[in-house]
Amino acid sequence: MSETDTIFSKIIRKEIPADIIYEDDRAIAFRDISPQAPVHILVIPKKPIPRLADADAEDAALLGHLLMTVKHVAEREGLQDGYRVVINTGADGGQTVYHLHLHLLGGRAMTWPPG
Ligand code: DGP
Repeated sequence: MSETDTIFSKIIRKEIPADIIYEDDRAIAFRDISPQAPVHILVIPKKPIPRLADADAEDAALLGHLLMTVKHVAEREGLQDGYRVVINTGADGGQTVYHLHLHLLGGRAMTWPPG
């Protein structure tokens, strides 16, 4: 297993099961194993970028694609009343899996500030 090979790499390669709800050539979306809201989906790039802080200028289009994927998935999940998108980055950000991922949280009203 390389440094960038995480549990999410195994989900991308279909080596471990996940409730995958969207996939294209650059991104994949699946339900979080520990949901914090009625809808809790992770949108990740297939490219193993460990943290947002590791993204390069050449990743700009991919990052935009991930946000558009969140929008697409949110529409499909019927989140017309809104939702929250979260990227935990690094230790202080609360990141636990070092493969960039966008949390899509919805189905209830969110509070602010986050913990
Ligand atoms: P973060 O703390 O931002 O790094 O979020 C990692 C998320 O990944 C966390 O909400 C739980 C989720 N997660 C961890 N392992 C698995 C897994 O094997 N399958 C799925 N579906 N989600 C996982």
